[in-house]
Amino acid sequence: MLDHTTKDKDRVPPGQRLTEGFPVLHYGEVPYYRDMSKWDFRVFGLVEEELTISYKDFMVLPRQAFKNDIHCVTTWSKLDNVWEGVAVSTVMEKVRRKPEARYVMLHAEGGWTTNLPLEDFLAETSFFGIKHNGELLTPEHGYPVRMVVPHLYFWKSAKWLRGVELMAHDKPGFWERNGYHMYGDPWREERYDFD
Ligand SMILES: Nc1nc2c(c(=O)[nH]1)N[C@H]1C(S)=C(S)[C@@H](COP(=O)(O)O)O[C@H]1N2
Ligand SMILES: [Mo]
Repeated sequence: MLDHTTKDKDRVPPGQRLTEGFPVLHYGEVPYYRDMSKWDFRVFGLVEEELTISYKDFMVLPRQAFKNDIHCVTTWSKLDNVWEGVAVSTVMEKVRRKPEARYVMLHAEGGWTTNLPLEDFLAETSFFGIKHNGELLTPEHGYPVRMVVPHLYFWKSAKWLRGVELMAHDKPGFWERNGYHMYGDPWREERYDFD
């Protein structure tokens, strides 16, 4: 298990409080998939050749176990999450990135997006989550695949992830256009961009 929980005495970032539950938060509707033959996962933008992975092929990619703490901008934090997921490198080694690529836009089902630097996306702590605490992700928590980027506020962890777009320049995603911070480091309280 790759344990990325902080070893610090203070594991809870400023302005956060602990929850034992697992709140559900998102904008828009939960997708309830019936036919997974229509689901695919794309890597596009600044790559030599775009990649499309079917649901079947995604589900047989090698997985790893990860442990981490998550921090939502609405002030709840949840410690010691155990996940099963696919390392970002397992997917990204299938494409050749163009050298200009420095940011990514994560694209979720229904058009929801969030942006982050390429380096943060490629961090070994980031992964494509499939199970949480031993169970398949529920529809509400992002089934079948969600991004997990535990070192940034949890809104960067796109549920119902369908694609990753590599970009030369940073661009705001859905919440970032609506006032959330472009980066979102919980330890620096980068909650909103107007403060
Ligand atoms: N596709 C999608 N992913 C999303 C969101 C969303 O609105 N749409 N909301 C984000 C926000 S603001 C948070 S706090 C987390 C919540 O994840 P959870 O519902 O599994 O706790 O999902 C993030 N991922
Ligand atoms: Mo959030």
